[in-house]
Amino acid sequence: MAMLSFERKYRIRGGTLIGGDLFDFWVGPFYVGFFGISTVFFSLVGTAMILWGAAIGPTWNPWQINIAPPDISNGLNMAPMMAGGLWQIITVCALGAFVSWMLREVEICRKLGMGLHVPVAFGFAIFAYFTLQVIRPVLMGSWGHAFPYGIYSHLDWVSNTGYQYLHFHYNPAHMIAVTLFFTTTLALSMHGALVLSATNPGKGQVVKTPEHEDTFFRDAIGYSVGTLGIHRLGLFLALAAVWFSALCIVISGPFWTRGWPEWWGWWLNMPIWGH
Ligand code: UQ2
Repeated sequence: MAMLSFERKYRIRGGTLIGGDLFDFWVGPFYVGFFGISTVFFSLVGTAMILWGAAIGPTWNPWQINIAPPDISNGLNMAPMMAGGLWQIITVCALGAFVSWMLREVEICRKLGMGLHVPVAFGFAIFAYFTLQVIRPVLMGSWGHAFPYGIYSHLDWVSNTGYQYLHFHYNPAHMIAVTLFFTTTLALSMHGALVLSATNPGKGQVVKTPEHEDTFFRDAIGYSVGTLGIHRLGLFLALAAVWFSALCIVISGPFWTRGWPEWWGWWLNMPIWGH
């Protein structure tokens, strides 16, 4: 079906989670909905707070702007506006915008009668942010443990937090997360290359079929995961990478306070070494 007639057929009312028909319309190509409105609201307020934070700060250099969370001594209290309060409002706005965007995706999926895989996948990304900025700081008793908003400042936070545990690459959950990230790029590069090779066979030749794709991998490694399977594998790898990333940071501090290399003592202390 041509795109324009498809859209005319499927751009109809219904599927909203809240507000009924009230916001059930499009602006140009964009679906609005209640959660389109709330996404725009939280984004504008959050951006205004970031600009305010930048304005009271020492620089407009985009690399150096920094809006820090409250001091660790502030605990889990609300902070004065210029001492972490802005950061707290920005965090609430960010979560409001992220969750609104996810629910807008849910409404679009419902309109189209599709599965909810896209909003569920996006939910994993929100969960990772929520783990860093809310779950771990709450478990450690202070908002000061969350990361600051700024390009270089958040990189410094990652570096400093890593060195607090001496060598973060010894964190077992971090090891699994990194492995999953690399495997994701392996799977996507295999998939992208395979599909393009089948659809670009060379001038004057016919486009090849999924059977060609299966046969390439059966010839090469004796196994093909299949055209649906590669997408299931890709989604699994990507979501598992995010899951273990959240896990590797949430256990650092709340459940393990020493250097990560020391965690491997359980292996060195096993009673099988004969000493
Ligand atoms: C495949 C298949 C695809 C693919 C790819 C494979 C026809 C178009 C890439 C091959 C993938 C395999 C064998 C799994 C590799 C496993 C890991 C963990 C990377 O068979 O079906 O569809 O794109």
